Amino acid sequence: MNKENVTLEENEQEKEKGTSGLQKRFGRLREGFRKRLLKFSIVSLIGLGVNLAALNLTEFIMYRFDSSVLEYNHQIWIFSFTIIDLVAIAMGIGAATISNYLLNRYWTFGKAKTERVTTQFLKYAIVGGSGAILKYLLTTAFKTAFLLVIHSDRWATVPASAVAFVITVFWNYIWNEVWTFEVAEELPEQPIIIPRDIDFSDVTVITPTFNEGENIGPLLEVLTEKYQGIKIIVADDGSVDGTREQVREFHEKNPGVQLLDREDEPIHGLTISVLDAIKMADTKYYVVMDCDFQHPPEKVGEIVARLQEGYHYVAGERDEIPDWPFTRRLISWGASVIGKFSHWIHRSASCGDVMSGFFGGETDYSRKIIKANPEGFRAKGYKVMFELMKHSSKKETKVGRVGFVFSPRTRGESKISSKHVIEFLKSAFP
Ligand SMILES: Nc1nc2c(ncn2[C@@H]2O[C@H](COP(=O)(O)OP(=O)(O)OP(=O)(O)O)[C@@H](O)[C@H]2O)c(=O)[nH]1
Ligand SMILES: [Mg+2]
Repeated sequence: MNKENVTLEENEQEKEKGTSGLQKRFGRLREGFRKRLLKFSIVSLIGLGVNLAALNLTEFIMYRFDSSVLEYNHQIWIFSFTIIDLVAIAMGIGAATISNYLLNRYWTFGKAKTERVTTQFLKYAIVGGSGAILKYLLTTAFKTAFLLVIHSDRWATVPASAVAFVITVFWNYIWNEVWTFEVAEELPEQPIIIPRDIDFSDVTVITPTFNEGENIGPLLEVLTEKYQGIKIIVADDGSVDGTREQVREFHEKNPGVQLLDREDEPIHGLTISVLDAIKMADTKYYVVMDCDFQHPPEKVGEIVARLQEGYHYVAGERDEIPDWPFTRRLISWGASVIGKFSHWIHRSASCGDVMSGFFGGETDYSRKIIKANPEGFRAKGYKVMFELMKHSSKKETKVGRVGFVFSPRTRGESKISSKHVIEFLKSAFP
């Protein structure tokens, strides 16, 4: 690597030098392992529901045939069954296996090696079959044990099945991980190289603000100091806490920093503010970031470096969100699933973290999208990147990513509210 160049990941690499290659590899695998196991468990629970639904539906339909042949009771060894039972069980297992396979292939093990669906499905079915036998044996064994303390056949079956289910999920997971989907080491992303003397005069940072008096000063300082020549547009919606005055003052000593004062505009909102700023920018690239330091200023350089590699959008993806309460995590996760689904039905560009507000873009490309969809944005919404991507064709648009840690707001007040969730839902399914 050129000595003149620095990478923002150099520190990380230094830290890693002490660890052996094997440890690093194991560490990376283990990191993904927990996530995949959680997803696999969720899929298994969904599978239980699908199984029951398909089984009952088949029974319901078949009983309408009203045929004595179908309802005749067969007895083989200790099993007694009717043809209806057999068909219903087969349909239940079949439906659950197919739905679980698809969810695991595209969700749980989405990044794993892909091979022919038929071979993979066969492997998946073999693992599932072995799991079913294991579950039967375990349930029987645990039930015998539970019967010693719980003297009711039915109540001994419930915990026995539950414990057997958990062990079987783990068994199936391991075999699918190493055999069916052959999960390999997740390779670290290519480090982003930022030349030391890079000029940022072809970049505008856009930051929407509303009453960010405590944050705007420090943000302008950090950005202008760190990135030589960078331009900044503060898109303000009529703050009353001195935000605008600070920007105007800053503009006096650094004309590259501008205030887009939207106080008298008929519509106020984060999305419309950012769109107006994109229209106003006169640089090849732009980067949108919140003003409250939840989007780390040191990542702006990485987004720019990626943009210069030729991406139309570079999404800042939240790899970690420490300190978020469970409910906010849940809402964000749900919104993200809906957002990705919306991108999928729109056959549009997308990224790993569609709900992120930290992103960069090629100015002309975004302007073209905004112009072509004059009614296509929720002005008062919060999800600008999501909407820009929604209107960008999947085929033509190149999307890059930069990971970051989304830390909690330390100064000023949050402006997000439930009305923004409604705005998002309206934008996902117009
Ligand atoms: N121009 C403009 N900016 C806004 C508006 N609402 C919020 N902002 C700014 O948009 C950015 C994101 O808003 P936040 O309130 O931090 O939203 P959030 O990051 O989702 O929520 P927290 O995690 O609670 O901070 C901040 O810089 C706000 O000042 C608005 O209506 N107009
Ligand atoms: Mg915030």
